[in-house]
Amino acid sequence: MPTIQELNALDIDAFTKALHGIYEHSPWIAARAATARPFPTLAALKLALQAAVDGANDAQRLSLLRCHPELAGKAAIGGDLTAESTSEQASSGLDRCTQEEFARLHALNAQYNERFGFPFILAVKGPTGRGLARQSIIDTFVRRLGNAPGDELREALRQVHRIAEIRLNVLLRVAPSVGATVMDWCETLGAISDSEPGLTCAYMTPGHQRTATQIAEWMRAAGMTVHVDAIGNVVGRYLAAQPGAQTLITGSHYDTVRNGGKYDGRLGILLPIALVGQLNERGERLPYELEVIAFAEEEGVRYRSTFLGSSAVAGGFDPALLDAHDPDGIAMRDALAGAGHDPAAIPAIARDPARVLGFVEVHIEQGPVLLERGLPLGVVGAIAGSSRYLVELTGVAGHAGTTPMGMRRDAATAAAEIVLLVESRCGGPAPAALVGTVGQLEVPAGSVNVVPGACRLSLDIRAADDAARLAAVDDILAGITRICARRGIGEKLWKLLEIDAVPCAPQLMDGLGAALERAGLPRFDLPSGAGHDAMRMARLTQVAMLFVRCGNGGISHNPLETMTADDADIAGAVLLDFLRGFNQAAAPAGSGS
Ligand code: HGY
Ligand code: MN
Ligand code: MN
Repeated sequence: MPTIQELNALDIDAFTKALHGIYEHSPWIAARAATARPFPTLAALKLALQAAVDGANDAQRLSLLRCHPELAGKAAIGGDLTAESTSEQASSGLDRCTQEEFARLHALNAQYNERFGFPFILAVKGPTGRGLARQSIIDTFVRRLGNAPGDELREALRQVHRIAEIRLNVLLRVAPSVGATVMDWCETLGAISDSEPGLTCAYMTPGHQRTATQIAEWMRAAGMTVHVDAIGNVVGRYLAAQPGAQTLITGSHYDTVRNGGKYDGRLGILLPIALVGQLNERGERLPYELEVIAFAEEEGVRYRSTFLGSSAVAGGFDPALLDAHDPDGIAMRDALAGAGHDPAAIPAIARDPARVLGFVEVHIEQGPVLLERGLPLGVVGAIAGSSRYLVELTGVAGHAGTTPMGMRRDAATAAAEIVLLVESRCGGPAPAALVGTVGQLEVPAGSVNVVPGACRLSLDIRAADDAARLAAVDDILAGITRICARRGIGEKLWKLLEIDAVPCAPQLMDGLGAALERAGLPRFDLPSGAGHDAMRMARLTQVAMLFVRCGNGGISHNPLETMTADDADIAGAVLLDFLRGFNQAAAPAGSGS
């Protein structure tokens, strides 16, 4: 079982031989990567192997893909798989397919080869390295069959590198234990949902409260003092060596969108809990108090308000929200009281800026940038600003058969024009990462044979640059007025959110960047198109974010959201290094924006 240091010391042939089988029938990759030695860490070795493939030509990459066996294919049947592929395919039970599964995979293999010209490649050991279920493999196979050829070739190469990563863990006898724990915890919380199918954890529902209880349990087991505050935040405190120390805060939100992903928010809560557990086991204290906050609400699903938890902590929670009603007519204050919380205690949650050193949030990227660059982690430079509205259109309901097209005041066709207006205004050359979304669109109490008299839709406009976002909002609102006037439609708007872009603190970014480099990774800064609790915490203190690679093309707010235990593990190593090296003396306490 070689170490990285031993691999560095080998001559090129011995190095290539030592990495035999890491890339299926393709020793040229290790031979090429050898010239980049010495590798400071395993992460650096993995990047060098990726770079060797990136530096090859298309024909070499295609031959690499074609060196891989089909899943449950001819080589498997003929017993011609490599030892690694044999063990991997067996770990998912691909050597024990039913007749139907076998026939399905055989047909899919043929279709896939026909469409892409190389075999379907999937790291069947999956995100935790323990093996995917056969049905999940078949579902992924079917889904990826629909990819565009260029996208699928890039995904196949990413799967090759993931297979190599898993094989390197076996060769070097390393296990991403912290990452695996966090992935398991995400699975546990992912099974606590308000509704089936998938994961929905809306503010103050029974599922939301059970989730909070589970998080509190893990915090206590990690050696933290824990309380749930009046807005529902679960707060774990890992005390400093000396009393009275100032506080560094980390954390993220535990609510989700409807049918959301398991890692959005939760990763940023569970990873620091796992790290505190490690510190506690060692009896290691930090020179400051570390607070891990599981914010109760960020997504705005139940009450359309967002950042409830972080607004309370940062100060500036709007008490008028307590009288907001959910779709079932339940006021927020009643939902809180029903969960045993006292809304009157919310203002006291606000932290004293002078006591807070900073806020650092770990979050899955929720986009494709790190995935496409082959990087596990990135440092967020700024978080895009966001404007959200609810629009209610009022026309005239009429008979679908007898109302002539020219005499209609159809609220849905007005909405359709508005949806296309948002797309065209925010589409095209998108300056400052301008994006616009109509995520909700409904004809309340509509009928097939009635011209829609009412239509409701949401607007979500974002940009890295506030002026670009606000100009787009102005244009879109003016466009809505023009469309409604022309169509004789009434319009009503409610502003749900207006939050400016938030720059991250350069010195916290530098701290994260330095920890990345010590881990053998390049510092890579990227913007966040998604909103995060860090935006609200920026009112209280300096903030920074560490992004973790998001698989499946970067998809999020979707059950397909995925990541790996290895990426969670190296995120933990980098965060722990950052926490240990955090120089509170340099932190301008109370430095919120
Ligand atoms: O919508 C957002 O950007 C965040 O995921 N709530
Ligand atoms: Mn989200
Ligand atoms: Mn989130």
